[in-house]
Amino acid sequence: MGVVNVTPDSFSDGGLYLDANAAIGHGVKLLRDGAAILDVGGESTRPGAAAVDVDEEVARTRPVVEGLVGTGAEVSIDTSKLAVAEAALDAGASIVNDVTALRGDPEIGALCAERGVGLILMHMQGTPRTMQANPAYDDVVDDVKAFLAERMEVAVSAGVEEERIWLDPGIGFGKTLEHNMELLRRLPELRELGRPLVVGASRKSFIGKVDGSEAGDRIGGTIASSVLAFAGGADVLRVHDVIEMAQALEVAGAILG
Ligand code: HH2
Repeated sequence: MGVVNVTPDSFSDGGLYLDANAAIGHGVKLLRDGAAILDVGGESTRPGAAAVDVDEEVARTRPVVEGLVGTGAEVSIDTSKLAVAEAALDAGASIVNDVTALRGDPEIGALCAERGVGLILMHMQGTPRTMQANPAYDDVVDDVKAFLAERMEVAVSAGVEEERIWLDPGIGFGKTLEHNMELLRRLPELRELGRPLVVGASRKSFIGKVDGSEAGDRIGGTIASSVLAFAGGADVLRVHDVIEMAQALEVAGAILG
């Protein structure tokens, strides 16, 4: 899954693709580089990010979704707002990636059910504004697992077919370095939920906490984390640097057989 951020303030590529044509061009490049899905987002979820007005988020994302769907791409919309999800599905997106797991706009569940599209439910402790203040868990893997099981039940009650749900531990969302490491290390335990796993470690700050690197200089750390996640059972890797990741995955897949 290649990331297309149509934002001025995303933590690693904010402002690069705010113009719709630039975002579409970037998405087309990611497809050529080997992405199977493009994740289009119009609001940064980095710690402390400013909230974006719903009309602005629709205006940022809808033309980009439309343009990319027009090239034949499978597109997911990274949003927790009903109107943004609806506009993107109208424009041809086929997956809603909700980092609040239906806690922001619960109606997204019914929308996905009605349209028969995919739904990604991600774990986050707190909100983007506060999540890194003091993350705490009894056992991070057990707690994330219980949360995802509960949110999956909520989605199914809203009418979403279980087969259309994907789950994501939410690397970097209300987690310390050790929480992130433990989730990546113990990813196979989340397989027990029986649904495909999405993992987004790309360029995140936990990598910088290990080696001191800045966000734009974390490809090696992204690949290490993502390949280990793949070996641990991840089905979808959400990354910014698709060409490097595609090669790493092809080789890792060939070795693992
Ligand atoms: N991470 C980010 C955004 N959306 N969605 C899922 N399912 N999983 C993730 O790990 C995830 C996500 C944060 O990365 P990015 O979009 O690059 O940054 P920003 O939120 O600053 O735009």
